[in-house]
Amino acid sequence: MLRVGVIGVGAMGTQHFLRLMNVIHDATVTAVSDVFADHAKEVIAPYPGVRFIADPIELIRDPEVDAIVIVSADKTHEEFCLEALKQGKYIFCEKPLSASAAGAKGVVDAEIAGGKRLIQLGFNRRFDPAYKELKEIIVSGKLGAPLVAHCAHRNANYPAQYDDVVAVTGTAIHEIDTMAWLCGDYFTKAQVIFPKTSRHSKNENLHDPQIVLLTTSSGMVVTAEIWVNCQYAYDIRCEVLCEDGTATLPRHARVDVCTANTHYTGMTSDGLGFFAEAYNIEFQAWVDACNAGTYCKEAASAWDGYCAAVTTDSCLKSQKSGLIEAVPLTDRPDFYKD
Ligand code: ISE
Repeated sequence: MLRVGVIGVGAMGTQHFLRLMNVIHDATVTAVSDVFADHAKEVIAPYPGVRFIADPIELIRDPEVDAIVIVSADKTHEEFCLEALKQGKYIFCEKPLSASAAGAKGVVDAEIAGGKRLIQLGFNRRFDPAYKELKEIIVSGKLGAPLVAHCAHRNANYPAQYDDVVAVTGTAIHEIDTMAWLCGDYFTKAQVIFPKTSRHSKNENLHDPQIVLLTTSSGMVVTAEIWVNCQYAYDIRCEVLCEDGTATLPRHARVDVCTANTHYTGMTSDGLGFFAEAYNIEFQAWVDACNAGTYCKEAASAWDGYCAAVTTDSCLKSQKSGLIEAVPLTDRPDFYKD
């Protein structure tokens, strides 16, 4: 039974906590930490075996915690990963690995120095059945080489503090990791274009929508539309154009309604619910790997987190320069070759 410590029980952290307690086999949460102590205590109240530990570093060092789930504020991920690596504990870290490529590199170097792969990064789409099927089709080669991919990442509404930086490091980062994984390639160039901004943008520092353009080492081009106040629903799209055909991510199956001379299908604004199945599969894979004393080969590694951070750094640079920026990635070290 894997004994897990969860750092951060905001909206997503609470769902991960409940998932680990009620859905995932062979794991239990023994401790929880959060800057909002009263809220965390409410979350764990129905589970008397779970302790609240105010200091996250203390939680990481706790002898009754074998593995750490990091779902705290983005800027804390790097510090908690470094401490958990020091303690030799397994880590599930939500993205991003660090707020910067330099920080992510520090985590990668620390993991390599420790000699054991301990970090799984929370790029959940790698476990989503629809994305997996899309990848299998592309990788099979039956449609020929992929040439272009069009992605859209739309959130219904975001709080006022969401700005251009988070649009890249919190939202576009999913498209960046997913497309690198799906096409088995890495990016060499990045550019961000700002179309006319929607009146629904709540922050003067948020261009909404924005278009991220990425070029891979083989010359494939990815267009990723990032629109975090689209108003209507959580909507994720992906179409890959290959030499001999196209492959498109399916829409979630919903009831088809006909009424008053109209015809519609429902959608949801709940991104966590949209990917619930992927999260469940992702967490079970992590727990199984930890219990087996190894890492999950299907999951994103710290290196993948570093690659995503290098790419997001280039996107942030392009937001300011308006230019195509180089993505300075180096070869995957042997340590991260499966
Ligand atoms: C959030 O952090 C996520 O991970 C969601 O999947 C994404 O849709 C959202 O834009 C991010 O802020």
